[in-house]
Amino acid sequence: MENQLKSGFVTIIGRPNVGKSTLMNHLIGQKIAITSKKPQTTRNRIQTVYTDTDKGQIVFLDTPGIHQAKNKLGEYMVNVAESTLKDVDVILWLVEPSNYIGAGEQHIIKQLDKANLPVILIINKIDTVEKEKVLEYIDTYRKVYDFDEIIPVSALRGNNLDDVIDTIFKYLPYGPMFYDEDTVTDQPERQIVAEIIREKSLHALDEEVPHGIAVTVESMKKRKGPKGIIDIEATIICERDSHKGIIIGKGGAMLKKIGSNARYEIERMLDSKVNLRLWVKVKKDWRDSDSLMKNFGYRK
Ligand code: GDP
Ligand code: K
Ligand code: MG
Repeated sequence: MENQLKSGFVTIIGRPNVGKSTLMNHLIGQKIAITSKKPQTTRNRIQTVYTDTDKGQIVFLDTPGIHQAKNKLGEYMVNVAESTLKDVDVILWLVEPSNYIGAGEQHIIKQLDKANLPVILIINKIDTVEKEKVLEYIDTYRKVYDFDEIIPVSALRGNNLDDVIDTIFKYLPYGPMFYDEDTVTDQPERQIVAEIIREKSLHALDEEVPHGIAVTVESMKKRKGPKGIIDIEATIICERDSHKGIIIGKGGAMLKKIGSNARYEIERMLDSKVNLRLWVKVKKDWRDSDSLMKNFGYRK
């Protein structure tokens, strides 16, 4: 039929750090999900919407990396990712450009078998390898699963992303749009603010500390007046006293750096001047506590 719209849900799954959040941000053309070179940056399911008024709507679900969980937060994250497989029309499985098929990949293949949905394999980061190699990787992956499509891309550079969008539409069912044209994400502003602060912490801090960080926004208030500054109070939660010291830094230098980097991005997002006040708190082993995890936004 002419001019009929297609709409549906697409989950982006894969091991930690393969570039899932980077891909989703570049597909929708806006930074919603935070990214970093550290694994386990994404902790919740993040929904964004791609709208083409002629073709229809793709609702993307960015998910935490599927990995061997080491604590309750890890189990929660893997569960978040794997449970999306039940709610979607198409699966995007994102992998590194490599011939290595390990236990992690085998585990995901089992999930794909169970899901029984169209699967598009995305080989990401092709900007880091030679062209000839890519054909080899395609061959390797073709042998381990019967993919509906295989698309090599560079999420970071934006290569082949139009191809990804067109291919997804091929597999979506006909139907009206789920959201209005202007909808970009289901993430509340406060949540995005907390995530930006967590991202800047991940970027500024070394190994060990970042994994145990959570961020809560206590208050967000606009001052009266036409150019009202927005006052934001937020807390960075960490797992140990020694980590608190590192996050605050010498004379408060580290916290100041995290704060000013976060403020810059929050101001651009909210299109307003922002006064950001950051606190640091220790909650021992919160990543193994159901109630603390819930407090910090990781709800089952
Ligand atoms: P996720 O954990 O799968 O969501 O991965 P992220 O989106 O957080 O990205 C992990 C790291 O890989 C970040 O440092 C990204 O900048 C980097 N990355 C993502 N896509 C690409 C790509 O296409 N090329 C290169 N060179 N790096 C990428
Ligand atoms: K990451
Ligand atoms: Mg991510």
